[in-house]
Parts: sequence; C-alpha cells; structure tokens
Amino acid sequence: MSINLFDLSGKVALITGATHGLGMAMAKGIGNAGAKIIVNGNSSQEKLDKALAEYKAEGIDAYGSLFNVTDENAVKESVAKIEAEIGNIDILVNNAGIIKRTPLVEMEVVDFKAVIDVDLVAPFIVSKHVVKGMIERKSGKIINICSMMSELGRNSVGAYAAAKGGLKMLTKNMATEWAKYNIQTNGIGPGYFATSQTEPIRIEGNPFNDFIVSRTPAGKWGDPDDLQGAAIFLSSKASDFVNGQVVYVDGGILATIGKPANE
Ligand code: GCO
Ligand code: CA
Repeated sequence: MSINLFDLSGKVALITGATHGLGMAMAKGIGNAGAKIIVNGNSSQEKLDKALAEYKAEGIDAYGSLFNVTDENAVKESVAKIEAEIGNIDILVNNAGIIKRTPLVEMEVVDFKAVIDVDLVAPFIVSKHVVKGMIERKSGKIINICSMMSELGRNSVGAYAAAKGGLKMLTKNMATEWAKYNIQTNGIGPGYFATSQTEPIRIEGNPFNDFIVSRTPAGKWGDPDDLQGAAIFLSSKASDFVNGQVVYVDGGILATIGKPANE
C-alpha cells in the first residue's frame, strides 16, 4: 500500500525547461515513477530531440513540446495540442528559469524584467492554461520550482531573488484559489546544485565554490537526482492534502546561520 502512494502510472506530466539540468533530473524521476512526460524546451528542436533520446534510452515514455513559456499564445496552443494528442495534463512542473548575475545598481531594467518574465510571469501563464482542465477534472498537481533565493538574498542576483520570492507567494496564492478543486500546488526549493546554471560559480578555485561547500551543512553541492524524491512526492497521491508548501532540498542551508572559517 505505502509504495502505491508514489506510483504515477497513467499520469501525464508537463515539465518546462526539461532538456537539461534540474528540470531533466526531476522529469526523469517523474517518468521513472510511471508517468508519461512532456518535455518542454525553448532553444531548438535539435536540443529537444537530443533530450528526448536520452529519456527514451532510460525507458521513459517521453514526448517533446517546443514553446517559449513567456509567450501566452504559444503556451495556449501548445497546451491544447498536448491535451488533444497525448493526454490531459495531470502534473505541471514550472521549472524553466533564467538568472542574470549583475549588481542591482548596474542592472538594466530590460534585464531585470526579462528575469521576472521567465521566472515569475511564465509560471502564472503556463499554470493558467493548464489549470483550466485540472479544474474541470477536479484533479491536478502543480509544482513551482523556487530557490534558496525565495528566502535569502545574495549579491548580484536581485532580479532572480525578486522573482523566486514572488514565485513562493504565487504558489501560496494558487493553493488558496485551487485547492478546493483537488489541485495541490506546492513548490520545491533547490539549494546549490551542480548544473550548467551554477557552472560559472562552481569552478575550483572560485571562492564561491568553497563558500557554498562550507555554508551547506551537508558539506557539498547537490546532485540533481537528489530532487527526484520531492518531485515524485509532490506529483503523487502521497501529497493529496499538502497545499502551498515549499519543500527545500538544500542539504540544510536554510537550517543554519553558517559557521566561521575555522570550524
Ligand atoms: C546563485 C545561484 C542560485 C542557484 C539556486 C539557489 O547565483 O546564487 O545560481 O541562484 O541557482 O537557485 O537555490
Ligand atoms: Ca522506466
């Protein structure tokens, strides 16, 4: 009985930005738990096809959908196409995101807005078009990918922190409006993971690398696969009365103030 709580057989999951990185790791977890997955990408059909081949090699039932999450018309059309051709979307993971590391005082408004658009406005747009079917069916799971920056600031990531803090509150508001339709909206807040997004700050010798390792009680960068458990939990029957929470998967960063260099 306990294990069936996490079984996603027969479910359809749309994961935005799932051609690489954390989105891909979570999509693999959801796919390996039995769901059919729709992999959204934005950069090129070629990159999407390459990702699909990787999913299929693992035995996952994967389909591709190329669209820009900030373009409402494209989102609307793509969601309709997925639901007509593949199946109703039971699980939505709003994962696509960007970061620009620029001090606020030097940041151009257009760049600030671009981050807010992808990281905060797009989860609203995609959810708005997916939730309509979920409301009709009185069933659904929405997972918004938040961040350490949903809780904490850091030099140079002001736009990202504003967006991810906003996404945490958007998650609570979605739960407020949609829980009554048996739709559970929650977030996952990854700590510091080894992905292409963090590559520039992870390089050996970069003081940020040592800072993160010492700032994290677990003493290391996360492996993207460490997110699979939370993704499966929030996609499954196991979380049917969990609403508006952000599950932080961070090796303990948010549990502690940190420590001096000599400890
Ligand atoms: C940074 C990092 C973070 C992480 C992550 C933390 O520059 O501080 O890139 O923003 O990507 O979101 O949870
Ligand atoms: Ca499998």
